[in-house]
Amino acid sequence: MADGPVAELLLRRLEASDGGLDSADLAAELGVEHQAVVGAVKSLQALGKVIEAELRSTKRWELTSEGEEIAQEGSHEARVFRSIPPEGLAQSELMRLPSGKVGFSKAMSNKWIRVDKSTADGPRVFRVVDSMEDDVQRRLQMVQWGQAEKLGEKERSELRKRKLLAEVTLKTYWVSKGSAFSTSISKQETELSPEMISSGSWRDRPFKPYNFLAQGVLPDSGHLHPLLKVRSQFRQIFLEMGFTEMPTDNFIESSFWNFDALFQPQQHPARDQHDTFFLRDPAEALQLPMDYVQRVKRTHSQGGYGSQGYKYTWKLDEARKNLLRTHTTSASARVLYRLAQKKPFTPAKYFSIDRVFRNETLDATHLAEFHQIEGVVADHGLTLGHLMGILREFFSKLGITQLRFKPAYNPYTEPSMEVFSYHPGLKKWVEVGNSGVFRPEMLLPMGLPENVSVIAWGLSLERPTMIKYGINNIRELVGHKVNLQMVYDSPLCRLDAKPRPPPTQEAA
Ligand code: FB9
Repeated sequence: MADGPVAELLLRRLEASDGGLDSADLAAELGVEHQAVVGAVKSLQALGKVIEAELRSTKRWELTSEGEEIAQEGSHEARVFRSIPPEGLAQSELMRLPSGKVGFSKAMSNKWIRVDKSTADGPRVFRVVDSMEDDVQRRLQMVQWGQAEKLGEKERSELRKRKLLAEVTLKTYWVSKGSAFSTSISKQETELSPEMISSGSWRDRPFKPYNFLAQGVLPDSGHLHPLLKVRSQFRQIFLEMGFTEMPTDNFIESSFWNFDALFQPQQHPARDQHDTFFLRDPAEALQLPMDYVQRVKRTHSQGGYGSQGYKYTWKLDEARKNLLRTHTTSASARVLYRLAQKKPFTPAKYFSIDRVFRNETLDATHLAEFHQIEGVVADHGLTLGHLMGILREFFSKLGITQLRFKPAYNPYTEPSMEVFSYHPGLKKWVEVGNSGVFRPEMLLPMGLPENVSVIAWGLSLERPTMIKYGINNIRELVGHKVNLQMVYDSPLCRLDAKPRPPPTQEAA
């Protein structure tokens, strides 16, 4: 029989049964694992209408592992009774027996034994009856033989209280004859071979019905890392808002574009080894637009454009130092400088999403690199109000509606604001970015017109991705410790989808 003896026995039993049979009963009857019967039911179901099988959950009495052991070896009290010789046994010795403790008190309460405390060498235990019935063992064996319902409620609850018996909910099948029921099942063909066609034998061979609902085998395909899935969503948002992507294909940047062009003074703490990765080779940037550099130098050292500047000796060598960019705002400076060269000025909206590097203390949410997302809008007469407006527009596309702005400081923007949003899943206000209006000391040396102002904001790609995917440690998302299965199984979490509850401990 194609589907093995259990299936055969099931069909024969079904043949004999009136109405149907329960898979667990059949298993107990055949003395096989219930799973084997379930397997047979499934394979017979696959043959079409041979059987009907309705899944149902039934409450069942099952012995616990201790119940199994007692059904096998007898109850503790019975074993204690049997271990007492006619001349009795020292209680201390009896207590050392494996079933000693539990068995002694039960045998005492069953009045099978007694203790004589008066004996010389300490209390001694004696039998009271010649023989006893190990009802506990018998009742447990009845359960094993599938006759639990023959036990009285009291007997059952006593065995439950002694953790020898437990009520389990078993998923069983109620099997009945199908419209194509028969006890003889011929092997169903699954392939239509050329011989069958040429011989015509396909005409009288039973074929396994096609399962058009079968899930296909997932084709092996590439998988986008969650960060890249979220990056593409941010890209989509910027493109929808009419922004153009800035070129950021240079991790190595000169101190000039990364700091000086942004009016960040050369003695600013961020410009030392502790925060920035400087390069030994190539150590210096040779190509710098010198006329623009002179204007930056003067603005830093003497001021201009209404600013008093920083009044320090600005050094070209310092500006030439190469480093790993600490923000993509360096790319914004390059693009704004190029925009300034185009006369007359045309308003522009740019964005960038790429890696930046900071020599920071590593912790669960910080690595030495992350992806910065930056938006820049250059136009006539833009104000802080415009910045707040476009931040609301931008974050609303992330499904983030409740925003708060907190005054902040950046060397290259004045005024500056940190942006906070209330995260219902985390039930707290989360900092979702930083922003500001670029300083005239940055824009005017580039050659941008007086009445042009530039608003900009930035955030990371990692933070929203970690929150969206419920990842708490950045190392689960980025780096050699990432378990690729997470990448394969990571669903495309729509950024604007309702936040899902934070992962509970066990899920974590
Ligand atoms: O991404 C950040 N937070 C964030 C963003 C989105 C988000 O989405 C959730 C789905 C709902 C959740 C959180 N932050 C910026 C805020 C904090 O995480 C902060 O602690 C860490 N920041 C990084 C820098 O850390 C040193 C995030 C990174 C950051 C900070 C500032 C900028 C860019 C990235 C900027 C800027 C800027 C300012 C003015 C002009 C131009 C650019």
